[in-house]
Amino acid sequence: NVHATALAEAHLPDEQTSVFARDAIDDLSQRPKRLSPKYFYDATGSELFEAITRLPEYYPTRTELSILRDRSSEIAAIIPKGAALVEFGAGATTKVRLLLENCAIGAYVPVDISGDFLKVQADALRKDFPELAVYPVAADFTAPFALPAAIAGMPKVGFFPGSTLGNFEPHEACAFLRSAREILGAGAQMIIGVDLEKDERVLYEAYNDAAGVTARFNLNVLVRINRELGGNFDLSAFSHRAIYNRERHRIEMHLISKKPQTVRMLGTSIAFRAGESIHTENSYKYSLERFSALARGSGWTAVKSWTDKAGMFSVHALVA
Ligand code: AVI
Repeated sequence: NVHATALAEAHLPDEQTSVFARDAIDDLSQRPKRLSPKYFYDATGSELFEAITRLPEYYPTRTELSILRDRSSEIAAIIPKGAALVEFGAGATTKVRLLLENCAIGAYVPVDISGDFLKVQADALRKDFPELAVYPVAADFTAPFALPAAIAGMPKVGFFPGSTLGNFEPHEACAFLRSAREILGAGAQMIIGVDLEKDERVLYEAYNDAAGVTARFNLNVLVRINRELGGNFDLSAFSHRAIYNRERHRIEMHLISKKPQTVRMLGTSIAFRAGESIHTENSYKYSLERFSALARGSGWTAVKSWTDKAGMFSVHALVA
């Protein structure tokens, strides 16, 4: 295996690096070329994403927070007393704090692939909520994983904010919701944030911010390939493009090759035509009806939906 050998010679990779290498080489050999959005999130990418959430054009984060804040008593009324809150993916703790402050949560289970990040997050929450039992689980939440034995007898509530579901293809979104239902068990509930379809200009601006932070976020995946996989992408020879695909209800992010060029990584040459794209992300936008249909098709029932006044974003309560 040429790739594995080249990689081993380059810098004795850990398992995650070899998975990244295999995915990157496979995906860049496809037509059209693509890369998985999960590779955006190294330390720099996570910081750039945090910066995106503060941009004036990027409405989802602050709108979702306003819904969680304004509807906290209605949400609290739905969450059973002493429930274990299982968060799929552990980002900034801002959103979960709103639930912890307003609902009678007995235990908090953040699930994230990055064990280091989980530890920092868990320590911060333990400090601010000394009564709360925190049981971090280091796992890829898109695959089945076991819940900690300590929460066995508690009612379960899943939490999946940020419209991360929108970065899944529709069949992956359905598979994720089914798997979450399996993991949480019968009678469980789920609080999930979903971005809504809206004026295309608003969507366009949110992914083409004036300060260029989203462009840096998108290009960062090439920086990662250069550093971690010994690539030689010339960043100035690729540009960020984000467009709204109306038929498929999604924002698409691409990296466009500005000229014909050949890039090397791990002993593999990748040729680009001028204008050729690497499709790096889809961000699906739902209508309330399309989301309830997706939930229903995945074994959940949507019992309540909340939106902001302008109908930009939605938060849903589902029951299994
Ligand atoms: C994490 N996710 C929901 C973001 C989104 O809006 O799809 C990622 C992102 N991509 C570009 N800007 C933000």
